[in-house]
Amino acid sequence: MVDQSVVLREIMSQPEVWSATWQQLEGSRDRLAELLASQCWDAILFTGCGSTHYLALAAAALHEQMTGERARGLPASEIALFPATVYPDVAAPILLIAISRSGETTETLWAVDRHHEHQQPVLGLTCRTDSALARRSDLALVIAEADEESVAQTRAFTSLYIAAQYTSGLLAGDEPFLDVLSHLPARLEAVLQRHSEFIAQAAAGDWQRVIFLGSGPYYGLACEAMLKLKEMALSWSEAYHFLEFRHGPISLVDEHTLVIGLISDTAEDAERAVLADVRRLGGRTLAIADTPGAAADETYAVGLGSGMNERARAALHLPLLQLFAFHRARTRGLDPDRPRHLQQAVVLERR
Ligand code: F1P
Repeated sequence: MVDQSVVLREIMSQPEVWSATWQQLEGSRDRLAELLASQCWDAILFTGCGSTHYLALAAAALHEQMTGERARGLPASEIALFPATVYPDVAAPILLIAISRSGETTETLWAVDRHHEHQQPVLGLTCRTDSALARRSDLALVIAEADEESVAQTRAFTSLYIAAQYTSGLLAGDEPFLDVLSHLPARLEAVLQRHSEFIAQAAAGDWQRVIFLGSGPYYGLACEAMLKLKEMALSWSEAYHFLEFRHGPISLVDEHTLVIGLISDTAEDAERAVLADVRRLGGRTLAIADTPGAAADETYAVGLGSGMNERARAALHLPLLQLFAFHRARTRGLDPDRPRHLQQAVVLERR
């Protein structure tokens, strides 16, 4: 019987949706380039809430990696409630990149208003043209094709992340990078064909805890994978920077622990060594890298096979990790289309 889940349909639609995202970004290129070139930025501030906060973390790390310029990723509430920690120099030109699928999340709109109080521009990344964020932004990139019915973000997250990659690539003047992004949909098609079934099997394991590890831009992606498991499968999960895992959390490892590592190019050896420590302590590991490692004792290994560098291929991890959360929910007899206590956006009446 074919699974009728809405979120599953949205996860599997990502190859087409990423193609539409790419078209949309190319169409917005001139307007985006104009905003980016309008000032010599002291820093770029990425913000959002929940999934889009984690997106902001990943995007800020990528931005610094690509441009060598200062960038921060912050939850929107910190900008709204603790501006002194965000704007030590109120005169410095800062571009706020506010990210929100719905464009209606209250804290994100607060952050936009706070930023405008400093007479500074806002670039909005959203999926809804008629949203408050789109209206309030100095420039809004709207990826309507990535919008979702589901509560848990899947294709919206990845498409908005590609929009952030595109923005950083443009600011860095890195044309080859921008060109490589156009190959992501075809690469994802192959990844889903090759690994979807295996991910379903891995998700059905006897896990009491699942931990996601990532370094650099992959840390924000690991956090998003953790959130998916909580939202869809009501499962205990955590995310750490790879080497941070040894500093305490490693105590939790036992045979019911699965540690999923998003392996970078920059720090591959150091990251694989953490996974080897987990296995030595009796835990199980799943390494997701572009090419599978040579370690014979690896519990599970997934090779993305994209041939892309770590900056470009990042989004390819997410559909597999979203599928992991989806199948974990099914294994636990839960409905991944109806996360408990959650709505698509948190809209507050007042602070
Ligand atoms: C942000 C968000 C979602 C989360 C939940 C509540 O939404 O935190 O990430 O899954 O549904 O809202 P948005 O600002 O990106 O629309």
